[in-house]
Amino acid sequence: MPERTHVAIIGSGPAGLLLGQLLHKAGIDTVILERHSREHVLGRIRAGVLEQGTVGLIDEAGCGARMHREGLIHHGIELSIRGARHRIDFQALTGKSVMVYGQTEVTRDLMDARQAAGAPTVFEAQNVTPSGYDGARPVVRYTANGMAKEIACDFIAGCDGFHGVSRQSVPESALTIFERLYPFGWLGLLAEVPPVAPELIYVNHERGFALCSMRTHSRSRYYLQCDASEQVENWPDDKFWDELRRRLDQDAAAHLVTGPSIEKSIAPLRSFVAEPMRFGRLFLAGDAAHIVPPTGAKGLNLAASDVHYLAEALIDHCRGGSDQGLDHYSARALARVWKAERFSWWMTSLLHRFPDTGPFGQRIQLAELDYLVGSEAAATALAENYVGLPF
Ligand code: FAS
Ligand code: PHB
Repeated sequence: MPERTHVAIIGSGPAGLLLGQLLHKAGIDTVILERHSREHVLGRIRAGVLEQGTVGLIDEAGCGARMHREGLIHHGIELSIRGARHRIDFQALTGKSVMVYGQTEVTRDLMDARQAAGAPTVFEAQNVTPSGYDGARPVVRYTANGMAKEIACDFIAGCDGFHGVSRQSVPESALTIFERLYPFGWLGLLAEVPPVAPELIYVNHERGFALCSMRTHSRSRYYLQCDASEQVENWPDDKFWDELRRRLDQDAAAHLVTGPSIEKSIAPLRSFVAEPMRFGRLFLAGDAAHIVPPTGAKGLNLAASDVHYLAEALIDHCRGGSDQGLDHYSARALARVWKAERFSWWMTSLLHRFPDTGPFGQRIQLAELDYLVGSEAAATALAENYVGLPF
């Protein structure tokens, strides 16, 4: 393992891997330090929808072949409100579409490309500690197989997610945190059953939100809004399927194919932004800097736009160009982050049951949904945010 590299990347999730691949293609050396094993990282079931900008970046990284072969192009979504389905036609409203292709597969494609390129990743790196980034000689220390190691570098990319070490290594006085916690979570189930409909269905129901998504024509992903304190052990498959069926409209309920779960988990929902996203020679990207509730399918796509800005800036710097990209990275990334935070908060507020809403709030939510499905302007606003605002 090299003891020096241009960019030390902490985290082998989509942000770290995509950054590593874009820098590799520009001839810039990186080392990725990942605290878990490759199998553990690939065992996570996360996002499912890619914006066109993210698809373009994966292509730019030279990792898009399987995505285009196996991914599903979707030209719209459906909203299920009081038992009736209303389609939001992305193609007609924006001329754009989205790609349904699981984050797990994106991660696998990027890992395979990195391995094929011979770019180093240290899996199961423990006690990863970034330091010296407020000066000109950053260093990342870690232990591997019980041996203390360190990597000298020019820059550190903190791509280690919400619970990572990078943001935590920054003095609290240097960070401003913005956060909103939601009084519910998402109980997700993955099963080898055909999807209930050709496109995603977002359900607003008096019993709670539900989402019908998919990975392929034979593998489906479903979510149910559940109490924030809910335990997945309380949800045997039959109970999940019964509750989902109760929240679906008649047609969807009639077409629901159930089967044994491959994966079942509960994700908490939060909105979170840490500002700024740069500290000297440490740059945060992806979930390390921000979290959105998954309602708007923005989490993974925001990681992609951060990486687009950061890779461009680092390549400019390493080619002896200006440092303008590095200096503007945080402001540029945050401008797009906050628009996605707003959209994700809005979609969540629109579709979920909030315990303290009350009768008036309930009526306002239904009025907003009625307006949305009856107004081309309102539907266009949803569509252009969902397919992804420009990078
Ligand atoms: P990630 O968290 O994916 O990757 C960070 C990596 O850093 C991990 O591999 C981690 O092991 C590693 N790491 C952490 N600490 C480290 C340390 N100290 N040293 C070394 N490595 C370290 N988004 C959607 O759009 N739709 C969804 O449905 C959706 N569902 C989600 C469900 C869950 C449970 C979670 C947690 C997130 C979900 N997201 C969803 C958001 C998710 O897709 C993220 O946006 C995406 O993973 C962001 O990628 P990264 O920034 O690379 O962070
Ligand atoms: C998913 O398929 O996991 C998914 C799709 C859309 C969302 C959230 C999750 O908004």
